[in-house]
Amino acid sequence: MEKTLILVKPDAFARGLSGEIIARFERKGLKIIAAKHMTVTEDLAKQHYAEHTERPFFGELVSFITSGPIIALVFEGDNAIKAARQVIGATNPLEATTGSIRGDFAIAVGTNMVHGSDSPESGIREAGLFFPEL
Ligand code: IDP
Repeated sequence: MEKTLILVKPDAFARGLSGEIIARFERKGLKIIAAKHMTVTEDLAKQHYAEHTERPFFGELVSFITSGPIIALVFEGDNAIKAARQVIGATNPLEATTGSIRGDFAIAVGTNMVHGSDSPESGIREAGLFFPEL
């Protein structure tokens, strides 16, 4: 079974959409195996987004994800990575289909509501960063 790290990002949390978002992953058939309310430190943000270090928007990424409280969760299931990314929708909310989280609730790529791991290896790495006890 695969694991995926899902973050309900600060924009989604501030808008009171955490429950709606978490429910969509559960309805898809994924199972929560870890969850917590937290604020991401700069150090954790830089580790989490390590693959984006050279991107021009890296600074924005780190400052946004550390800007307010989030909910971090690990979901488990068959093909959890692909299933969760289908629920989330395309990176740019304007290209995300209606019915996906980003398609339904977001407009801008920088504030796109949710993070979901992009490969089984990333799922294991990212879940371990946020939940070392797993
Ligand atoms: P993903 O979250 O759909 O997997 P990635 O390409 O891994 O997308 O990018 C990570 C995050 O970086 C995105 O969720 C988005 O918030 C942000 N991002 C991606 N491209 C841009 C950009 O061109 N400008 C600002 N932020 C961006």
